[in-house]
Amino acid sequence: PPAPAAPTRRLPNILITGTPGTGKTTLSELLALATSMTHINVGDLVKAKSLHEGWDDEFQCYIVDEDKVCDELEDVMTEGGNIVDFHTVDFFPERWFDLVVVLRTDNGVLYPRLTARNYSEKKINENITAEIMQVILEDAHASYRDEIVVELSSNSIEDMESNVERIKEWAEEWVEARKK
Ligand code: DAT
Repeated sequence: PPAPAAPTRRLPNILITGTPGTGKTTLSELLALATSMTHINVGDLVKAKSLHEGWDDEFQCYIVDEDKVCDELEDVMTEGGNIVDFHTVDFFPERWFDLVVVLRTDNGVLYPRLTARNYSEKKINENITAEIMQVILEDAHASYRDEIVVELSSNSIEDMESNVERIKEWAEEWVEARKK
Protein backbone atom coordinates (compact mmCIF):
# COMPACT_ATOMS: atom_id res chain seq x y z
CA PRO A 1 0.00 0.00 0.00
CA PRO A 2 1.19 3.57 -0.61
CA ALA A 3 2.75 5.41 2.33
CA PRO A 4 0.36 7.85 3.99
CA ALA A 5 0.77 11.46 2.83
CA ALA A 6 3.15 13.43 5.05
CA PRO A 7 1.22 15.73 7.36
CA THR A 8 1.49 19.41 6.45
CA ARG A 9 1.30 20.64 10.06
CA ARG A 10 4.26 22.56 11.51
CA LEU A 11 3.70 21.42 15.07
CA PRO A 12 2.95 17.81 16.05
CA ASN A 13 -0.26 16.46 17.55
CA ILE A 14 0.18 14.37 20.69
CA LEU A 15 -2.36 12.02 22.23
CA ILE A 16 -2.05 11.61 26.01
CA THR A 17 -4.03 8.59 27.15
CA GLY A 18 -4.30 6.14 30.04
CA THR A 19 -6.79 4.80 32.58
CA PRO A 20 -8.66 7.52 34.51
CA GLY A 21 -6.46 8.77 37.35
CA THR A 22 -3.12 8.05 35.68
CA GLY A 23 -2.47 11.79 35.25
CA LYS A 24 -3.48 12.69 31.68
CA THR A 25 -4.98 16.07 32.48
CA THR A 26 -2.23 17.13 34.88
CA LEU A 27 0.49 16.15 32.39
CA SER A 28 -1.34 17.78 29.45
CA GLU A 29 -1.72 21.06 31.35
CA LEU A 30 1.95 21.13 32.34
CA LEU A 31 2.99 20.28 28.81
CA ALA A 32 0.82 23.04 27.34
CA LEU A 33 2.51 25.50 29.71
CA ALA A 34 5.97 24.23 28.75
CA THR A 35 5.36 24.35 24.98
CA SER A 36 3.31 26.47 22.62
CA MET A 37 0.83 23.64 22.17
CA THR A 38 -2.89 23.60 23.02
CA HIS A 39 -4.44 21.23 25.56
CA ILE A 40 -7.72 19.66 24.44
CA ASN A 41 -9.53 17.84 27.24
CA VAL A 42 -11.90 15.67 25.20
CA GLY A 43 -14.07 14.76 28.21
CA ASP A 44 -14.72 18.44 28.94
CA LEU A 45 -15.36 19.14 25.24
CA VAL A 46 -17.92 16.30 25.07
CA LYS A 47 -19.79 17.85 28.00
CA ALA A 48 -19.49 21.49 26.90
CA LYS A 49 -20.60 20.87 23.31
CA SER A 50 -22.96 17.96 24.02
CA LEU A 51 -21.01 15.59 21.77
CA HIS A 52 -22.80 12.65 23.39
CA GLU A 53 -25.99 10.59 23.28
CA GLY A 54 -26.84 10.97 26.96
CA TRP A 55 -25.61 9.64 30.27
CA ASP A 56 -24.93 5.95 30.86
CA ASP A 57 -26.21 5.22 34.36
CA GLU A 58 -24.63 1.78 34.51
CA PHE A 59 -21.11 2.92 33.63
CA GLN A 60 -21.51 6.43 35.11
CA CYS A 61 -20.22 8.25 32.04
CA TYR A 62 -21.46 10.02 28.91
CA ILE A 63 -22.12 7.90 25.81
CA VAL A 64 -19.67 9.68 23.52
CA ASP A 65 -20.79 10.48 19.97
CA GLU A 66 -17.48 9.60 18.34
CA ASP A 67 -18.38 11.00 14.90
CA LYS A 68 -19.31 14.35 16.43
CA VAL A 69 -16.03 14.46 18.38
CA CYS A 70 -14.03 13.77 15.21
CA ASP A 71 -15.94 16.41 13.23
CA GLU A 72 -15.45 18.95 16.03
CA LEU A 73 -11.67 18.39 16.14
CA GLU A 74 -10.82 17.89 12.45
CA ASP A 75 -9.83 21.51 11.67
CA VAL A 76 -7.62 22.07 14.71
CA MET A 77 -5.98 18.70 14.25
CA THR A 78 -5.14 19.56 10.64
CA GLU A 79 -3.61 22.76 11.98
CA GLY A 80 -1.36 20.81 14.44
CA GLY A 81 0.08 21.69 17.84
CA ASN A 82 -2.53 19.88 19.96
CA ILE A 83 -2.22 17.85 23.14
CA VAL A 84 -5.32 15.64 23.14
CA ASP A 85 -6.25 14.19 26.53
CA PHE A 86 -8.68 11.23 26.55
CA HIS A 87 -9.07 7.71 27.91
CA THR A 88 -10.38 6.18 24.67
CA VAL A 89 -8.09 6.01 21.65
CA ASP A 90 -9.62 3.73 19.07
CA PHE A 91 -11.94 6.12 17.22
CA PHE A 92 -9.63 9.02 16.26
CA PRO A 93 -8.22 9.02 12.70
CA GLU A 94 -4.76 7.45 12.86
CA ARG A 95 -3.32 10.28 10.69
CA TRP A 96 -4.03 12.86 13.40
CA PHE A 97 -1.24 11.82 15.75
CA ASP A 98 2.55 11.94 15.68
CA LEU A 99 3.02 10.59 19.21
CA VAL A 100 0.75 8.53 21.47
CA VAL A 101 1.67 8.53 25.18
CA VAL A 102 0.10 5.88 27.40
CA LEU A 103 0.43 6.73 31.10
CA ARG A 104 0.76 3.80 33.53
CA THR A 105 0.23 3.81 37.28
CA ASP A 106 0.73 1.06 39.87
CA ASN A 107 -2.48 -0.17 41.52
CA GLY A 108 -1.55 0.86 45.01
CA VAL A 109 -1.00 4.40 43.73
CA LEU A 110 -4.01 4.52 41.40
CA TYR A 111 -6.54 3.27 43.95
CA PRO A 112 -6.39 6.27 46.33
CA ARG A 113 -6.43 8.67 43.35
CA LEU A 114 -9.74 7.12 42.25
CA THR A 115 -11.33 6.99 45.72
CA ALA A 116 -10.50 10.70 46.08
CA ARG A 117 -12.80 11.31 43.09
CA ASN A 118 -15.92 9.91 44.73
CA TYR A 119 -16.21 7.24 42.06
CA SER A 120 -18.50 4.30 42.88
CA GLU A 121 -16.84 1.08 44.07
CA LYS A 122 -17.86 -0.49 40.75
CA LYS A 123 -16.24 2.26 38.71
CA ILE A 124 -13.06 2.10 40.81
CA ASN A 125 -12.81 -1.65 40.35
CA GLU A 126 -13.41 -1.41 36.61
CA ASN A 127 -10.65 1.14 36.24
CA ILE A 128 -8.19 -0.77 38.42
CA THR A 129 -8.89 -3.95 36.44
CA ALA A 130 -8.48 -2.10 33.14
CA GLU A 131 -5.10 -0.79 34.31
CA ILE A 132 -3.94 -4.29 35.36
CA MET A 133 -5.12 -5.72 32.02
CA GLN A 134 -3.32 -2.94 30.09
CA VAL A 135 -6.51 -2.31 28.12
CA ILE A 136 -5.59 1.18 26.90
CA LEU A 137 -2.00 0.23 26.08
CA GLU A 138 -3.27 -2.62 23.91
CA ASP A 139 -5.89 -0.38 22.28
CA ALA A 140 -3.17 2.16 21.51
CA HIS A 141 -0.99 -0.50 19.86
CA ALA A 142 -4.00 -1.80 17.92
CA SER A 143 -4.86 1.70 16.67
CA TYR A 144 -1.45 3.29 15.93
CA ARG A 145 1.94 2.25 14.56
CA ASP A 146 4.12 0.74 17.31
CA GLU A 147 6.87 3.31 16.55
CA ILE A 148 4.73 6.21 17.77
CA VAL A 149 3.31 4.58 20.93
CA VAL A 150 5.24 5.16 24.18
CA GLU A 151 4.39 3.92 27.66
CA LEU A 152 5.43 6.21 30.54
CA SER A 153 5.20 5.66 34.32
CA SER A 154 3.05 8.17 36.19
CA ASN A 155 3.38 7.19 39.84
CA SER A 156 5.18 10.18 41.32
CA ILE A 157 5.80 13.89 40.91
CA GLU A 158 9.31 13.01 39.66
CA ASP A 159 7.71 10.84 36.94
CA MET A 160 5.43 13.74 36.02
CA GLU A 161 8.35 16.17 35.70
CA SER A 162 10.46 13.80 33.63
CA ASN A 163 7.48 13.03 31.38
CA VAL A 164 6.95 16.75 30.70
CA GLU A 165 10.66 17.14 29.83
CA ARG A 166 10.75 14.05 27.63
CA ILE A 167 7.69 14.94 25.61
CA LYS A 168 8.76 18.57 25.28
CA GLU A 169 12.15 17.45 23.89
CA TRP A 170 10.44 15.01 21.56
CA ALA A 171 8.21 17.83 20.20
CA GLU A 172 11.24 20.08 19.64
CA GLU A 173 13.03 17.30 17.76
CA TRP A 174 9.92 16.69 15.66
CA VAL A 175 9.87 20.37 14.65
CA GLU A 176 13.63 20.36 13.84
CA ALA A 177 13.30 17.22 11.73
CA ARG A 178 10.48 18.88 9.72
CA LYS A 179 12.74 21.80 8.78
CA LYS A 180 15.32 19.57 7.10
P1 DAT B 1 -6.53 11.73 34.52
O1 DAT B 1 -6.64 12.98 33.69
O2 DAT B 1 -5.71 10.66 33.85
O3 DAT B 1 -7.84 11.19 34.99
P2 DAT B 1 -5.47 13.53 36.56
O4 DAT B 1 -4.46 14.32 35.83
O5 DAT B 1 -6.78 14.17 36.81
O6 DAT B 1 -5.70 12.10 35.84
O7 DAT B 1 -4.79 13.06 37.92
C1 DAT B 1 -5.52 12.42 38.95
C2 DAT B 1 -4.97 12.81 40.30
O8 DAT B 1 -3.71 12.22 40.51
C3 DAT B 1 -4.77 14.31 40.48
O9 DAT B 1 -5.08 14.60 41.83
C4 DAT B 1 -3.28 14.52 40.24
C5 DAT B 1 -2.69 13.20 40.67
N1 DAT B 1 -1.54 12.76 39.84
C6 DAT B 1 -1.58 12.49 38.53
N2 DAT B 1 -0.41 12.09 38.09
C7 DAT B 1 0.43 12.08 39.15
C8 DAT B 1 1.82 11.74 39.35
N3 DAT B 1 2.60 11.32 38.32
N4 DAT B 1 2.33 11.85 40.59
C9 DAT B 1 1.56 12.28 41.61
N5 DAT B 1 0.25 12.61 41.50
C10 DAT B 1 -0.30 12.51 40.29
